[in-house]
Parts: sequence; C-alpha cells; structure tokens
Amino acid sequence: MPPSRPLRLSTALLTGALLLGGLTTAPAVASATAATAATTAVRVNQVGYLPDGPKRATVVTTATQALTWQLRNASGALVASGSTVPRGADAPSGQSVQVADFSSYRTTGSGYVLAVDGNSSAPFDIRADLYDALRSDSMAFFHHQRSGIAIDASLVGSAYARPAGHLGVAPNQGDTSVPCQATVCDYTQDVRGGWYDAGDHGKYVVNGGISTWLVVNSFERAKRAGRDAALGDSTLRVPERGNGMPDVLDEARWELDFLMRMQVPDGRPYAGMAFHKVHDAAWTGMPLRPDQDAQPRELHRPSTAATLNLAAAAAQCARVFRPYDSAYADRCLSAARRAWTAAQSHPALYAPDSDSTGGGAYGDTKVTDEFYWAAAELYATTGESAYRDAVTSSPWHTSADAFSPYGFGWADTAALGRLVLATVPNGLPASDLARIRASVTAAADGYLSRMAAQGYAVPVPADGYFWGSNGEVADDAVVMAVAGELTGDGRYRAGALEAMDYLLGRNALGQSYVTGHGETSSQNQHHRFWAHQLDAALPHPPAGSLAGGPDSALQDPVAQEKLTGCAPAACYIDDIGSYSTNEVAINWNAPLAWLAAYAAERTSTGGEPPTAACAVTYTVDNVWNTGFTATVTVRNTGPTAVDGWQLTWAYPGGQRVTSAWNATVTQSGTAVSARDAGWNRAIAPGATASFGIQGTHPGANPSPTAFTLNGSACT
Ligand code: 9MR
Repeated sequence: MPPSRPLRLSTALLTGALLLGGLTTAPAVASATAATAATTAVRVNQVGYLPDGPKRATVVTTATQALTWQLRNASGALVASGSTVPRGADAPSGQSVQVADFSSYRTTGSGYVLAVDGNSSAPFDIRADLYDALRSDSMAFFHHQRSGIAIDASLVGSAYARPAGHLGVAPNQGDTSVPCQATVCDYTQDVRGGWYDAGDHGKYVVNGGISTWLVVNSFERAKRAGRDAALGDSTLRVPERGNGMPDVLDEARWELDFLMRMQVPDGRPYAGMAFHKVHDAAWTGMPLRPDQDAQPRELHRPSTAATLNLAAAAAQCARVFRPYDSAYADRCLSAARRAWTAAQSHPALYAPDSDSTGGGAYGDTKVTDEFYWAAAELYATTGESAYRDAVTSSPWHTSADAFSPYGFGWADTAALGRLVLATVPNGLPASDLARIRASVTAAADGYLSRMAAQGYAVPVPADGYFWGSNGEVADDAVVMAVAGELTGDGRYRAGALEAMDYLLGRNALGQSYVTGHGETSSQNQHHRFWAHQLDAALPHPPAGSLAGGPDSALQDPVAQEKLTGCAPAACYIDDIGSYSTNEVAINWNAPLAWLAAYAAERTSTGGEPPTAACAVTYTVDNVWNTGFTATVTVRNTGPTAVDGWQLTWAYPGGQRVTSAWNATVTQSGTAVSARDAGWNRAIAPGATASFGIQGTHPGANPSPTAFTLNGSACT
C-alpha cells in the first residue's frame, strides 16, 4: 500500500531544507517572544464554547491529586464547580496535566473564567452564535489571497486593500502570459487569477485542488443538512456578492477558473494534463506585496497528481454548481473529463521533491489515491460505469488504510474519495456503501480514541506534529463531523468541536492559532504582505488566518534557533520567520472554514440542547415461549427534518435482539441501538420511520418505555 504520513515527513524535511536555502536572502527577522511566555496554566478555547457542546479545559500542574475547578461568570459569581481528572504526563506536550469538564453548564454569557488551583483561564463566552465571526473570517481568507484582482478597501478595510497582483503591470511580469521552464514547453499560457498558496506568491494545482474541494464540500454538506443559507449569496464580503450565486461558490470559482487555465490546451504535448504549478523563478525576500514582485514567473512541467486534482475539483464543481450556473457546470465537467483521460495516458508523471527553487515542490510519487479521489468525484457526478469501474478497481476502494492516523492532506487524498462516496448519492451496491461509511466512522473512532488518550484531546498521534499539523487537526475534525452526519452519534460532533478547542487555545502553548480569535492569538504568520512584524506600515494577518502549527522537525532557521528541545506539540513560534510552524496556507484555512461553518450551524436551533422531537411506538407483533417480533415506529415531532437517525433504548426483561430489518440494530448488555438503513435516513417533520426486530426473551417480554433519538429523549 502507498506510504503513510511519517514517510512524507522525510520528504518534507528534504524540501524544507531546500526552501530554507531559498529564503536565506530574506531580511533578518525581528525576534519574537516565545509563545509560551504569556499563557495561563488553565487552557481553554479562548473564543468559548457552544451551549450544547462539550466544555473541557486542560490544566498544567504538577499536582497528582484531583483539584477543584470553579467556573465564574463575568461578575465573579461562582456558577459551577467540580473536580478535575488527573491525567499525569502527556507525551506530545511534555506536560503534566489534568482535565476539567464543565460540559453540563449550559447558561449563555460572556466573560466566564475557569479557575483551578489559583490559576485563571483567559475569559471566554458560552453562546450559540460563537462561531459566526469565524465562519466569515476564515472564508474571507481566500478573498484576501486572490491573485489577479485588486483587493478593495470597501470590502476588506484600508489596511488590507492592495493592487491586483500578477496581471502584468510593472514591476510584475504577470501571470497573463507565462512561459514554461526551459524544455517544458515553447508557448505561453494565461494562468491569471486563483489564490496565492500561502505566504509566498506561488500557485500550485495540487494544493489548489484539495483546498477548492474542501471549500465546495463545505457548501455541499451544509446544503445536504438544509443549512446552506449561511453560506449563500450576500453572506461574504466578496465582489460577486448579490449575483445570485452562493458566495462560497463564487470564492471557489475564482480558484476553479485558475485551475482550468492550468490545463494544457489541445494540440500541445500532454494536452489535457495540468501544469503542476506556476511561481517565481527564484525565492523572493520579505516583505513583498504581490504587485511588487518583479521575478519572472514560470510554468512547471505537468504532473499526474495536479491533473487529478483538477479532475476531482472540476467534477465536484460540475455537480455542485449545476443548480446555479449550468453552463459553468458543463465547462467544469468537460475539463474534468479531459483531465481524467489525460491522466490515464500519463499515469506516472511525478512532480519531484527537488523542484523547490522559487516555490514549494508539492512533490508526490504515489498517485493511486489521487486516481481514486478523481474517479469517485467523476462517478458521483455522472454515474457513468467507466468511472464506477475506476473506483471499484482502485486498490484504495477496499484498502483499510484510506484513512491514515495522520489524516488526509494534499499528498494523501484517498480519504476524500471515501467522503464523497459515503455522502453523495451514487449507484454503488449497498454492501460497498455500508463498508465505505463504516470506514469513515472507524477513522473517526480512531481520532476519538486518540483524543481520549491525550491531555489536550488532539486527534493526531504524538509523532504527527509535522509541517501544517493544524491543518491535519482540522482535516481530522472534518472526518469526525461527517461521521456524525452518517450516524447521528453526538460523540463525533463533540470530537469535531474539541478539535476546534485545540486550535483556539486548549493546547500545549495556550495559544489560539487563528488571528483575531482568542486573547493570545497568532499575529505574525509568515506572509509577504501581512508582514507587520517586519514593517510596521504593513498589517498583521487578517482575523481568521490559521497558522500551520507545531512542527517537531524544526524546518526553518527561527524554529531551529528558538525551539530546540521542544516537545512535539510545543514546537511552534509566532514569528514571521518561522515558515515551517507559522505560515498560513489555503489547505489549512479550507478545513478551518469547513469546520467553522459546521460549528456555526447550530445557531439555527439556538445552539441549545435540542428538545425531545420524537415519539416512539413499540408494538410486539408476535410472541412465543422464547421469542418475539416487534415493530418500532419513530415519528419526527420536531420542526426540522431528521437526516440520519439512531434510536436507543434499554430492554427491561433480558431480551436479546437476534435480527432486524430496515435498520441496523446492535445490542450491548441491555442497551440497544438502531441506526437507519441509509435509504430511510430522512424523516421529514411529522413523518415516521419504522423497522422490525426479532429477539429472544427469558420468560416475560415487557416492552421498553424510554427511547432517545440522536441523543434526545423522545416522548
Ligand atoms: O504544506 C507543505 C508541507 O506539507 C511540506 O512539508 C512543505 C515543504 O515542502 O511545504 C508545505 O507547503 C508550502 C509550499 O511548499 C509553498 N507554499 C507554502 C506552503 C506552506 O508552508
């Protein structure tokens, strides 16, 4: 099977060293205070907690006995208290920690403080609209990163306004007519637009594809849940606001247009493939506004991985954009088909790790996973048998390793194929679909158990803190959220929300990694324009920008100077020079935006614990001396549709379920859980779903009387 993430770490190290060489021309960087300095021993999500969400904090302490935690409101009144749970040594953080759990406190308010053993947390809120601001800020990041368009003060404020970059206006040489590197091609291509990848001015199809996919997937998932209004038209500050197209899709289209411009035209060698990347001929220094970049731009040789990123993102575009702009959907589908065909003709055109002068390499020599992902998207969109066959004949279709403990990422995309097939209606046999969905929940179970074993509840393994670890955490949260959607099991939503807690301050450094969200938040991320640390006239990164996060390999000079000896989860510094721990990137902000939109969604129900919204009848149809059959009918008595359900009850008379129909029923002791069978997952308001059970009983056969639906008690 293809390599797992630790193997990638070694290639990352190599590339990092080359990148590091490229950046030695940059001006000396002002020294920054180590992020550890100002933080309290009581680590919370510094933004706050949802009323109906988990609420846990981690306390750094050498105490071995349980301590008392006290929750105080803004006026200092004690509103809840309890005991911490000692966890002892926590390997990733190198700290001794205890955990305080105040999840049962659900009263909304601002300025709460959690105190343990004389230490107080940063103040935080408990409220249902907690993530509204992060939802728009994290998505606005992409507009700020746009190439080829002026970033207008009326949309972003004067500090962040800037002229268009790389449109051919001096000193830019422009992306409007870009030549290839020597020997790659003898023509030029218009590859304007798209998003700058990160703190550099490169534009990479590999990373662009997965980032666009996540942005569009965020919308598609919200739409499936009937909660896409918050991502609809006129919800973001983008120039296309008010054009009838959901703003999130407008934003994604900016990158999709670029990805399609990177496709080799018909009649040329490698027609239909995508150029791997376009960037400067040499690394530029910092700071540097995009429009001031004077370096020649170059197209790099097409690659199979880039071509399949294009195929996957464009096939998804064809499906999701169709209701809003069918002509654009047609264009996307035709680009996706061409890319797929070209990739089949050139299945092993690998981008080398060594190609990192002037831009990142994004090298990848294992592309079976990209084939699987692209085939899954093309199949979900078209239903055509050729794409189905490509899905079912892929080694990833049955591999147990499609979800790695190290998460998915720009080089590891098999998981994306699984997420598509698990959630977008398609014609695979029911047994395949059941196996695919089970693989999503198994992956999420893995993240949950890793979180449960760690003092800071992080889904990544102790050796998983590599370049972009915060993106990995957010990607893992996406998988947990999808598992929650598939099963209705609240533990997965709690896991996704706790991953957000990690990103926003409940971590080894007590650091919110998102600019402007949290008291101690990152503000000096590596970026050529948001470079306030180097030039006071320039802005800090805008609110909602996620830092790459701890990278235990120390792959830049600042990290090497300031972080030697760090525990893996503490290998981070909020210094603009530390590009291996503190850069921003589209593939990290994309899952953050996905997650923020998901977490913000609960505002539609007020974010309060859902009230009982179901009524259940349990009818024994037949009973004999040792056995029985019964029909269970659940009615949705709430105002919103149920999409995926799990009904639970306890048997009072020693009954055992032996088989079931129209639901998947499992039993542990007296506790029984019935999950929808897929086809009956939706229950409209007022509608019912029924399923049947056969079981044994030891004598009497009393009916259960109490039921819960998706964690809420039924009447
Ligand atoms: O995210 C990429 C990481 O996985 C690699 O280890 C690292 C070194 O090759 O590159 C990262 O991507 C960078 C890209 O190469 C150039 N633009 C900035 C990206 C984020 O740091």
